[in-house]
Amino acid sequence: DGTIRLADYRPYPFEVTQVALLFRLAPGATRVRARLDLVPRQPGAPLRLDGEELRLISAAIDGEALGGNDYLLTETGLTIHAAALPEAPFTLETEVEIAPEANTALEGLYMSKGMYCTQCEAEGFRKITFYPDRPDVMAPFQVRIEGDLPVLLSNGNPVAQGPGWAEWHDPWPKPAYLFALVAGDLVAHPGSFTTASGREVTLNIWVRPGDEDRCGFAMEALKRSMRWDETAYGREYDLDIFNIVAVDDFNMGAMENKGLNIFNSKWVLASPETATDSDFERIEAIIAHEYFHNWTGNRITCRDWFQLCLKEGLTVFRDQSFTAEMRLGPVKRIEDVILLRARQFREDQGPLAHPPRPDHYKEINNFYTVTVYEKGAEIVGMLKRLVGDAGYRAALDLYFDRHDGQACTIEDWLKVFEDASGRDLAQFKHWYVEAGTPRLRVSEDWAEERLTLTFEQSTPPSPGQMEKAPRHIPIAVGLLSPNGDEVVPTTVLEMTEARQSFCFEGLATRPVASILRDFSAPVILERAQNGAERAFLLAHDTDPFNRWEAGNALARACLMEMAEGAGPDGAYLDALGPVLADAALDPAFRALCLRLPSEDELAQALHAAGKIPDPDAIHAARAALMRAIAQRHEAALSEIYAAMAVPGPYQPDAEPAGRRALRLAALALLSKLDGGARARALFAEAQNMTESFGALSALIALGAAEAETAAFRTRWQGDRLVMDKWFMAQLAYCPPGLAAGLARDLAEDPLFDWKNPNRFRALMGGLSANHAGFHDRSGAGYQFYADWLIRLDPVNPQTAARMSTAFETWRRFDPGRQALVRDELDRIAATTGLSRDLSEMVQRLRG
Ligand code: B3K
Ligand code: ZN
Repeated sequence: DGTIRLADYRPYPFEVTQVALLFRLAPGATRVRARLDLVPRQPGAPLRLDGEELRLISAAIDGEALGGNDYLLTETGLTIHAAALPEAPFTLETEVEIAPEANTALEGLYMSKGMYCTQCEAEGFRKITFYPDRPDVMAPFQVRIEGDLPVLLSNGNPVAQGPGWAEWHDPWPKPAYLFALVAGDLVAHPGSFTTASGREVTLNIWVRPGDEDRCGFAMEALKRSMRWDETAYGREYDLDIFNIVAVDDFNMGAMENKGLNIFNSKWVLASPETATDSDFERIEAIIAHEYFHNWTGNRITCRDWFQLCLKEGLTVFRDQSFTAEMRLGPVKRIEDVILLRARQFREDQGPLAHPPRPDHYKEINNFYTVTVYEKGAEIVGMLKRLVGDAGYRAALDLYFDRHDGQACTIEDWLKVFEDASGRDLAQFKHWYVEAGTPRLRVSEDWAEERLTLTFEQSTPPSPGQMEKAPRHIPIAVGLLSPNGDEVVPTTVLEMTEARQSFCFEGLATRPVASILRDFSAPVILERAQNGAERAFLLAHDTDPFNRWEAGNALARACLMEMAEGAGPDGAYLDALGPVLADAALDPAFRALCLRLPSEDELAQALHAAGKIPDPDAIHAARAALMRAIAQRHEAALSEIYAAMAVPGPYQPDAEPAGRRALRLAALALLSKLDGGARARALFAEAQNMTESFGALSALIALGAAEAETAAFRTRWQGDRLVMDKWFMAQLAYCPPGLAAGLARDLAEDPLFDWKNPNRFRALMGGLSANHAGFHDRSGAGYQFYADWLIRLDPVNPQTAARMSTAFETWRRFDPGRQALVRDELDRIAATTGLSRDLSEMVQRLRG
């Protein structure tokens, strides 16, 4: 049935020692000539090459054209029979024709606004030429591009160029998924970097004319990334040139092609007027992420796509560490955990749950998930916590030493940790191969100056995995005395059993335990804890993560009760007071303390508690709590709003960004009392997108943003990236009853260019982010969403499949809503000609 299994992995029977490609570019009929130097490794094996949507013009071995009996050509590839192959090393030459302008799937070679570009990961290279399109086949590439365009780029170093042609050579053997080609009328924002060993590297960010003044931040972020990889990991850049290209039509965030990163323009272009603080932070993180792949992904790649988290989990961990050092470490950690819980825990608890290293798939593009990326990063963080900083550095040094130039597995990765630290990681490996978020229940016992913490762990079943073995869990714990002093500093307890106790002796008074500090493992901690103890930790914990977590747990408990009819919890409202007033606390941290759990997270928490979440009640509870916080702390919030204004020209750094975040958090709350007066004033005077967009969002949430929404459109209609925000925000933040109708209206807007993935994601993602709106009991949200998935699928299956995850929570809800979603999923499944991408997703979603 088209399922690919890890157990079926076999090495490729040929070695590719050299690849030479020639492109003759033309929008409707590009010619690609490929010359592969091959060395047979298994006598008698046929040569099987992947290839899709290619028109074969010719094929020859060692200069002799192949006859019709020598090969078999199918929809998915070209197989040259063993009888037609020499036993000694030989050369295969092919020529094919492809049509980049007809490629709306944005995979392989395609066009975006007159510019040629490529996306080959995971399996796009097979839409360019016949090739063993698998990551364990690595070869040096030589590329010649011929085309009537001023800028012609590929991987590696430039060899020579003239009018209408350019040649590139990439000396580092690489898998085909890292191939890239760009051709267009582009301008460069130039830069340069001197590596630790003194090599000069030319840097360029290539954009369409008019965008060159929005590249400065990304360029500086690139240089910071290059320096950081040298100091933190001892990794230098390894080519003479590093190019980044910004593309408007792109299926994801960015791509780490060797020496030629291609970016969604959303994650490169930024100016104070058009990008928010969080855009700037994300741009820095994504630039770093793609750059860091040069070693973790490119020099050392994956043996097969099941090992995807080998490069992705590690590279996310690296970019998170980088951002933590560039900005505020504790704030970054809290933001990462918020994302992990909102998205990865959600995935782990639904029908799409899968291990960070899956063992089967139908379409690999469906596995570029938060589990592979974010949970993959948490696993690396746990390894680091278990072996310590020095042990981690030793393991990574060994990894680069031992595996440079290779295509590796999770087993190789764990082995370097075992060899460098002398530890046995057999039990730890469960994290990679099993799905599901462990529940960790803790109880406390106090007797004779001794505190005993007893933990019990269990991991619920997930699709295809009913029984789960106990995990090896690092639990960071600290103990605080009742006056807030730390009596036992952070210690890492290593849990390996299903049930296990740990004792702390010689304590004069009963301490308060701060458990799972810094979120030391991706688990759900179940702890019977009263509000007073949480308030104590919110006021006194020396671990910033747990300090925030205490407040977050209070807010969550309060909202869960409110969703079932209770009023706001006075103790929670009181506990916020000292946090708001504490000017010694970082503004960004205080802003996070004011951020209530999202509606989707509350639905997740209610479901986990065995209840059926009611989206309308959750929305009402959250709105009521915001109003109650505003009423209780109106004076303090007004003071914050005034005091946190940032004077002078806009700077995207963490410090002013934190002040703006706190100010906008206060604004959102105060808007519930002032009818939007402050937000309207801020919208009128704002000089940067952060404040303009923050004010607009607050007004949209009040249902009182008509004039501002129109003014924003008039001002920004010519700017694609800003208009994406306009589409998204109206739907994500509007009163839920309006969402589905508004989505319909916005889809009629002439600016709704649905074939552009950013625009499609803005509209559909905006709708699904409006929890109560998307889950409206009428089913209008579901139906609208399904209509558009069906429409997008034949045009761009990858993005359609990705967006279908909006349905992954459907089993949480009441029978009425479940029936509505099931009907939509059935309707999608019954669509003729559905892509492999979307049909696999729908099949898993229906579970
Ligand atoms: N490796 C790419 C993602 C490719 C997605 C293919 N569907 C970007 C990244 O993770 O850095
Ligand atoms: Zn990546």
